[in-house]
Amino acid sequence: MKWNQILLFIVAGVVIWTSLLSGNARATTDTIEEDYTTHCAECHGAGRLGGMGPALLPENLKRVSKDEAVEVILNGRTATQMPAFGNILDNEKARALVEMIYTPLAHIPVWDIEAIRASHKILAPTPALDGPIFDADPTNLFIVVELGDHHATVLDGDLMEPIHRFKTHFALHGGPKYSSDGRFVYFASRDGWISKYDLWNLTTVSEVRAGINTRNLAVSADDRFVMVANYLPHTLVILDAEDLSPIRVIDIRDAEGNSSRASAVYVAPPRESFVVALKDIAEVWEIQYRDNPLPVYNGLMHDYRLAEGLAEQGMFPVRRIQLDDYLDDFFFSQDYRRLFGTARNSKKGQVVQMDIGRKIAELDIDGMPHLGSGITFDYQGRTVLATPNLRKGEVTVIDLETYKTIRRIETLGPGFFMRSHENSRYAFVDVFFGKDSDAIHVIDKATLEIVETLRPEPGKTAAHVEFDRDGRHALVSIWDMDGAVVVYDTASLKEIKRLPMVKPSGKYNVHNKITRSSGTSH
Ligand code: DHE
Repeated sequence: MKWNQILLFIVAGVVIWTSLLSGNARATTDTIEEDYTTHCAECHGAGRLGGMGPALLPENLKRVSKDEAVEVILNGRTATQMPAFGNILDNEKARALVEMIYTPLAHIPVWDIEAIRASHKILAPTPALDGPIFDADPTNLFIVVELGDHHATVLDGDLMEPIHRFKTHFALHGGPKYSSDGRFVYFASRDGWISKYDLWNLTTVSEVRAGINTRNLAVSADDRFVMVANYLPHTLVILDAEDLSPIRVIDIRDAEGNSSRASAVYVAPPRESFVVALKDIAEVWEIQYRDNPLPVYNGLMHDYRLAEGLAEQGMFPVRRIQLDDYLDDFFFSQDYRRLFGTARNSKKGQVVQMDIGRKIAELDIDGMPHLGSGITFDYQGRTVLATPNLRKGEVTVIDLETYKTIRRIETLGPGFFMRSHENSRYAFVDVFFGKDSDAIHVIDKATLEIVETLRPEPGKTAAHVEFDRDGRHALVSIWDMDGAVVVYDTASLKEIKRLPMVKPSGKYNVHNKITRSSGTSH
């Protein structure tokens, strides 16, 4: 063979080899992309920026190892809508997907105050009204979120009849929050849209996109501000509650500059502040919304006498309460001085005293208590906290003075939501996961025993209970496209009505929310 023939042979070989390689690479990439589009995009967004499920970006996956992510793809994730793909995808494909979601996007859209401002829309005027334009008691209305076709229904809580049904943004999550008079209600969608709805005039009055992937919102007790907690970008956004125009974007960073997602924000009315749990930093933040905020120094809020000489800090100063663990989810005592949180690593609940900003006790609850859904009530003269558990078939009852677990009530499976009412002797808890997800347990608060297990529609998940204003009726969702809200009499525990709805999720009674009933979430 001549030299030029040998050279040609080598070049041809290299060309064939390279094209084989790139062909292979393309085939693999196509497959991963197709897998992503087929199995992931519907919930996590075509661009991995999140939707019904969280954004799948390295910035948001810091606390999940690649091995854990493979496990989640194959076996699903407890307490979420994430199904198991183990029967569709093998280990290799799951790993390829994980490599993909841990690769940074070439370009993440910037969602700063300018972008937020550009998305802001006023949709309808807010007329001066003395009451609703319809004939029903405005304090006993319910909003029912219908996840199935992204609508919400306004329900008359006396007649138990729908008054109006309207379209919402895609995938609302978390409880809508009411203004203090119950006229306005604010919704957050998982993809960042915040809407303000006029319940008396039955119109959406304004909306704004406050984030790309949002957790929830809270409304200040003085009705002036809305705070939005985001997964992406890592920000808190303060909006004007009047028209939802943006006021301030706060970057979530620790002292070293590490950024974090927000787990959730809640309002603490007597403290005139918002309290925020962070996902990736072991801190809880407290942000006052009063006009003359108490100066924040060394993790404490000081009164002016002590704080003489401290520099003017302006509105919304951030108080950082340092913890020794991450808090995922929390719940306040009725006076908002103690916070009960679920700690990720220690597997124990944490009690944080808000005035001194320190952990003061641990709670003996394992599994994954859903403290955000906890309720408090009186048991034998003591205030107790009862919480369902997202990993265990148990409702845990804790004495709030001694922090001792006084009862573990065994249930038919892990539950998501728990509810009661001051006027009812019962608490209701669902069994969201497992073969008994069609069951709702009724617990007698005086004995801490399950006295009845309802099965409103055998074979279909029954979840999330909310009482009416007087505690006489409890509404249960049949969590199905062909679903319903089933109304029970809370004395006889008999069904009295069934209203067809499209995968109803949460229901929110105006009176119970604006009076911050101890039996419901705030
Ligand atoms: Fe929720 C409230 C977090 C999955 C339906 N959920 C909340 C709140 C938080 C939270 C922090 C309180 C916000 C508020 O009300 O202001 N939820 C989480 C999760 O971390 C979790 C486990 C994983 C995730 O996907 O984010 C999760 N949640 C779900 C679901 O899979 C549910 C069942 C269906 C859905 O809509 O995604 C679900 N979450 C709800 C509902 C509320 C809620 C209906 C309001 C409860 C209430 O009565 O106040």
